[in-house]
Amino acid sequence: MAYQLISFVLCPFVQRSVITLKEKRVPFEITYIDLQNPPEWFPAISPMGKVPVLRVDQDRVLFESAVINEYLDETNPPPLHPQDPWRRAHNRAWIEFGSNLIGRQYRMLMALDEDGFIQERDGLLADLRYVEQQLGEGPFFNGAAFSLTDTAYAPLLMRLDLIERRHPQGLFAQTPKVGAWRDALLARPAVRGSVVTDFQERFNAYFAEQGGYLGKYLA
Ligand SMILES: N[C@@H](CCC(=O)N[C@@H](CS)C(=O)NCC(=O)O)C(=O)O
Repeated sequence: MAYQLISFVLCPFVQRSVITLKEKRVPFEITYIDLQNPPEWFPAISPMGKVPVLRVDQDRVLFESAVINEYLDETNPPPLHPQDPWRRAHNRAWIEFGSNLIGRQYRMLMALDEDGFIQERDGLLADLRYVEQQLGEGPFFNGAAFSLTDTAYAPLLMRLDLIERRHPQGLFAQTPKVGAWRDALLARPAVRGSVVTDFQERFNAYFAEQGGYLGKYLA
């Protein structure tokens, strides 16, 4: 099968699928687009105007990162999703929670002033405390086995790590299991190789340009 991922270079949702493909050592092509000025073919394959989009053998198209990841997982064994139906459903619920956390992280990055930033940071911390309660001995979400839930949280934790370095808020000190999970994920070759080589510079520059409160720490 020929896979093509349509991406925006900083998108955490596309990064989930990149990690899945790399974990499975499945070759793929990645096409970066400018979401502010998308190519004329994009609306026809992305009904919600979002990335990721996965093209399979050119003419089959999927959108939504969780759906794309499950399809990739089912068609490229061995599976990363747990085999037990309860465990799998539980993982899906926490992947959805992780998507919500990515939204919170984005709002924190875009908050205009310190009050707005603190409000979003506190909401994010409250959500991280829920995640903390789900984690066991690690190193991954389900224990020893790396899963789709790990692919779903790695982009969030990679970005939080960058933010913490520039403007420390003690988020991982207050959620130590999440901190250890971040370390295990960031050490994983598929995670490290899931972004462009100058990702950190691009990430910092992009949010510095947005002019929000955090931007001045990222510049
Ligand atoms: N629920 C979607 C979210 C994807 C998403 O929000 N992608 C962003 C880029 S990171 C996007 O394409 N935004 C463009 C827009 O909302 O117009 C998924 O999991 O794939």
